[in-house]
Amino acid sequence: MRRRHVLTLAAAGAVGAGCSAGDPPRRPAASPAPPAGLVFPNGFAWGASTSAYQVEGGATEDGRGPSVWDVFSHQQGRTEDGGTGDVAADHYHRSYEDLDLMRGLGLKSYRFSISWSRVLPTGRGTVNAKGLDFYHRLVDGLLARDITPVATLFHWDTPQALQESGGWASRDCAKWFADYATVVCYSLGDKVQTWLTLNEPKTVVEVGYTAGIHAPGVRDRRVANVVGHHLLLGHGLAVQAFRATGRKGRIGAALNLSPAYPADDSDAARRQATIADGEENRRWLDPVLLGRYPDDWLATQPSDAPVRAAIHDGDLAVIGSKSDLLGVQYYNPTYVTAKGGRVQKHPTSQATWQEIYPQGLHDLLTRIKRDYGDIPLTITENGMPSLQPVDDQDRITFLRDHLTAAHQAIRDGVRLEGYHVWSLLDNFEWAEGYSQRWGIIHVDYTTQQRRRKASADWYQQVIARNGI
Ligand code: IFM
Repeated sequence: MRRRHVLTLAAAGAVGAGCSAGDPPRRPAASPAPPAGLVFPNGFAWGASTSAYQVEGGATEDGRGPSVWDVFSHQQGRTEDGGTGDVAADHYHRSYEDLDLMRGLGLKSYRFSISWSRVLPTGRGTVNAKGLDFYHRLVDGLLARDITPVATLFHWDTPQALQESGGWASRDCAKWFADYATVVCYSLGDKVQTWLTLNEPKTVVEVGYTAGIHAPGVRDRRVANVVGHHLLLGHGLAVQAFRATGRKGRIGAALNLSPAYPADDSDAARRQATIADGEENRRWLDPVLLGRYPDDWLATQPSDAPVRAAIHDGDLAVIGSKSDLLGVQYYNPTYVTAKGGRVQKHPTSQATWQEIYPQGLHDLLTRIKRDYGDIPLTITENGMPSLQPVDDQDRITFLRDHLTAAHQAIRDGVRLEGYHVWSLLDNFEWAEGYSQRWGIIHVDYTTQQRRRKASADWYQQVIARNGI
């Protein structure tokens, strides 16, 4: 039985408690008790997320330069259905309609990303004013609707020109990223108060540079780990660049994390789970929040691994520059066998890498507090693809169960400030093209018509009640 059912039954029992013959007469029945539910803290930031390449389209418009994803998605066989982000959800042209949809939902917060090559078409140098203006209009539209903008600086779309100069495999990329952060944070910083540096560096390392099924399609674990270090360095330099602009606000990273559990009771499985935890979580959390790599993770790197040479004196101090908040993205737990293999123990979704285990979100949030202190947390992504185009009851169950787990974490003392469902709109799902629909708003890719799904109606009520 799930926790929320227990709570509901307990509440029903209390209301129905009887009294004995000797009790004083009852007062007339009061109005019915409100339904049992979970109320979130005042000011909880109910939000939704998107990213630039996945929704904007307008790929060559108003001076935007290509990113690695423009190049990659146009190569034969890179995406499931040949899809590209050329048009995506056409948000570049429909942002006002989308802003009104957000207001209709009652969103308090909207997390979007900025396309680096829309602002700096070749990644550095001359600013493309028209590109920057798009984000000014978007942010103005959010503020006019009382929706807090949460801007991510990098959601995987490295400018192609920089890729041709080495991309994240080059240490220079961290510096280029910080220069871009200066431009954007200064320009938008009088309106945007919450910034996220990197989105899911782990995915870039694992999927873009190890498996090679995301841009830029590299399959080299040794290079991948160098890229991981340079991404982290970029994060630290961007935090410093933001502070140097003098703009007010908060900044941190958005990390996809996965609680690691032994698949059985053996000591060997427990040891393997600790190793997996190093790879999945501590390798990212420790540098960003503690300014060091975990010893056991470093020990997994051979003595001639290029990542060892890539870590220069002083880098960890930069990477550990004080973060004001942490974005947490949760999609699945990790179960590890005694031999170090990965197994799934819970149902998956259409995204077969996903494993649906809401309790994992509670475990993850409470663990971050336990091991890294009281840093403010916001869930920057959580969601699932549904095969039910509009009546997506499975997504409602998913969201309700994860919000229940998040609520329990808050009751356990976690400083969780907000929740952003992934995603606001159906969109370009990277290598899966348009074959998976993650939005709470349906997009007809032929007409670009938007239609609220059942989950959007449900989420609107959650926001209105500030609870489930
Ligand atoms: O669509 C992605 C997003 O870009 C990053 N996090 C996971 C989502 C679902 O795969």
